[in-house]
Amino acid sequence: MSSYNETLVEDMNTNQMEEALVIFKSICGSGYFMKTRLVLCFTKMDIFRRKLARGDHLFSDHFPDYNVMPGATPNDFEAAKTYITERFRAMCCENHAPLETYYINATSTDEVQGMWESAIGKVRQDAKEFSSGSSGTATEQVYLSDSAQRVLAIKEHLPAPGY
Ligand SMILES: Nc1nc2c(ncn2[C@@H]2O[C@H](COP(=O)(O)OP(=O)(O)OP(=O)(O)O)[C@@H](O)[C@H]2O)c(=O)[nH]1
Ligand SMILES: [Mg+2]
Repeated sequence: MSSYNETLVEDMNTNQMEEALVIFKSICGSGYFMKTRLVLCFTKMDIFRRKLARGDHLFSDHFPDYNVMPGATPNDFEAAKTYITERFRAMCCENHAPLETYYINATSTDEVQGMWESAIGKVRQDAKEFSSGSSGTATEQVYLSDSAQRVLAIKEHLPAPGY
């Protein structure tokens, strides 16, 4: 999230956030993911908070359609966070499967762990629902169960907290 005022290294005219939105849209629009839960994790929230508080990069300077709420400060953390979240959410079509959002400082083991546990819990729940036949098709059941297993396998290889 902290890249709201930064441009791409390879193209100084393109805002990093706008580029991220385009990439996210291509993921949301992919037929492979239409019926699967998407987990969107925003990192660098600590830097984002500090940058907004410093006030030397006005959030509204980078997003012409961002309107400061009456009475709110121009770089209000919650308002800016909500604006960016909504921009990402708008990239998914209306009938897309749930989009979970997380906001972390990725250098905090606890925050990464918390996000991971929560996301895995939801994937497990999805897999359980598909297996019990309460929703989805057989194909989706295989796909989701498989992806859930893969996510769990990756987790097994993560360094233990505090490593
Ligand atoms: N304070 C802070 N630093 C972070 C965070 N995420 C990544 N970093 C640091 O940013 C640097 C780049 O890390 P990457 O893993 O490449 O993160 P990225 O999101 O791809 O960020 P950039 O490469 O900087 O665009 C490293 O020094 C990380 O420690 C975060 O949430 N908070
Ligand atoms: Mg990087």
